[in-house]
Amino acid sequence: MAQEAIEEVRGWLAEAPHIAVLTGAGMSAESGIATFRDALTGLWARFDPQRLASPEGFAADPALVWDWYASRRAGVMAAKPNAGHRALADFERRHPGRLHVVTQNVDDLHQRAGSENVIRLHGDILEDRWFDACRRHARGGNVCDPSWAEPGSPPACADCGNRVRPGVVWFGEALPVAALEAAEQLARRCAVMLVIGTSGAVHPAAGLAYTARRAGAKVVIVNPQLSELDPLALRRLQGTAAALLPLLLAEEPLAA
Ligand code: BV8
Repeated sequence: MAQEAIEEVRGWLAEAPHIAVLTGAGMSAESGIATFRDALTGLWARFDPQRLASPEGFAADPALVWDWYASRRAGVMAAKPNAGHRALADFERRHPGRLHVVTQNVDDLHQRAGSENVIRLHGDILEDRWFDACRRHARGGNVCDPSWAEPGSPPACADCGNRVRPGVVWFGEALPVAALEAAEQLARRCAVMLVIGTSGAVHPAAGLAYTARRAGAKVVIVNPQLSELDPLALRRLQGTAAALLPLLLAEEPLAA
């Protein structure tokens, strides 16, 4: 990676009053969490992630989808933030209010690295939710808590059979409105948008890079491969999150 390309981007970051960082699965790849692209290795290679990560997929085969999430949850809990996550958290600590992370990832590695300004567009894989509306609540009672559910694949309500699902946004489901609006505002306001480890294939998340570009921000992509957002980039840095973010965000000048 040309040192001057990194120095150039470091200069933009040093001057930027607001930096937005859009992250995807590649951000957590060096923490041992498979990306969506290569998530389907081994046991899950036979399944289409968009089918598994959908209300239709869950309705069609709740046990299959629950077990897929259970195996991913185990992977997330065993994983540790990498040098890329830590570099973002450290920069945020040193420059309060200047850097915000907008993540497509459903893991909690940004938060575990110490990042506080994190917008989660696609939810939290470690959270449980009811698949359907709570019938007891509909009958005027209190809402049942998913943790009361009877164990199983998936766990289900002993009272009405309602099934538990992971607290993520599935394909075909709307993103949390407040999170998307806050992310849009950050994209319109940032002077630099770092786009880290995303193929840029999933919307409306990928649209945030277009919003930033339209608003005049410098879009910088960090990815070892080509991505659908490359045409937007003022600088494309071909490399990994854990290798490049510490260089881009280090306080002290880089060794020559
Ligand atoms: C919705 C949670 C409507 C679940 C996820 C516009 C155009 C086209 C299609 C659409 C559109 N608008 C909507 C759609 C449909 C759809 C969509 O985008 N389809 C695509 C696939 C064609 N979008 C939706 O369905 C969205 N909802 O539109 O609702 C609506 C509106 C109102 C009312 C009702 C409904 C919901 C989308 C969210 C789905 N949920 N995740 C779960 O995780 O199980 S998406 C999930 O997949 C991830 O969160 C992430 O967003 C996406 C995977 O993408 P990436 O993160 O980019 O990962 P990927 O594996 O693809 O690539 C990894 C990259 O990292 C690669 O480039 C690789 O080179 C790089 N890399 C690898 N290693 C490293 C690295 N980079 C750096 N360092 C490394 N070490």
